[in-house]
Amino acid sequence: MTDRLRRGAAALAAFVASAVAPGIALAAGTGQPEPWQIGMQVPVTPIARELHAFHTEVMWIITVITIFVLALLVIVVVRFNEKSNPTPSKTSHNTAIEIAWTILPVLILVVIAIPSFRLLRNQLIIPKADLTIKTIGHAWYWEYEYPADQGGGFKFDANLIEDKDLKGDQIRLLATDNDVVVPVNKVVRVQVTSADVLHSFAMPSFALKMDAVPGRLNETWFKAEREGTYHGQCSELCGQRHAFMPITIRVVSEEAYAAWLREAKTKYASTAGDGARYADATR
Ligand SMILES: [Cu+2]
Repeated sequence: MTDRLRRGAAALAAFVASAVAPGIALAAGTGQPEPWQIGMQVPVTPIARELHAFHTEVMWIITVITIFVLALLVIVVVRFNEKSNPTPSKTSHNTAIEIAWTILPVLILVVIAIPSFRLLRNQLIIPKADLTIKTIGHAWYWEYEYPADQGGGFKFDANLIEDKDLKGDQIRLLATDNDVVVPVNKVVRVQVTSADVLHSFAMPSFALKMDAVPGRLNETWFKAEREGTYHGQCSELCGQRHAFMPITIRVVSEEAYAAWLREAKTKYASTAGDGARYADATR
């Protein structure tokens, strides 16, 4: 029996190794998906790291529960089938087991709930923002506004770059003609709304996803801790060209951001005369 158990454990270990190894070998991309990617994209914000840790924790709990239930099933099938157990026991109650199988699941749910609510709280309570950006979903592109009181005062549209126009390291279906640019290590508040139908503003590396709803101003935030180019997509099925309204955010140094702001002010349309186009959605 112990020999059989040992062989079983070895087989299980081999299975787990084969399932996990490709995930390690083919690590997920940073700011973009990778071919054969299994895991989530590399997190670059505190919220994304917390979300990944929570995901891993729940994954282990699920794995242990699944193996436990499978083991119980196997025991029942092997030991209590008609052949090996011709005269079944008539037992119908066992107080100790009943208390255990009530309290244990409650404890498991509490263990899941604590980090879950902590994460939700950190996502929803926006720290003091260094920068606010407003994004408006359109069928089928994103529009961005940088408020004037933060050195902005301009707005621009970001459209998909069609396959035939791709240049250099631009990624098919993810590159935009105009990128959102933000400084590294700053709290960026993102206000999200829509001009027509439901869209969703999503950036996997930031663990960011917020619905864009016509007539409603939603808020979320991120603090990117690594410079780079990050890609996301509209994540609410919004119509014919839903798959063709990508989001590209470039996280740059503070100096590069200041230089970009200066250039953007001359390049993009001014928001002057639009009135108060951004507000505090929490009020
Ligand atoms: Cu959309």
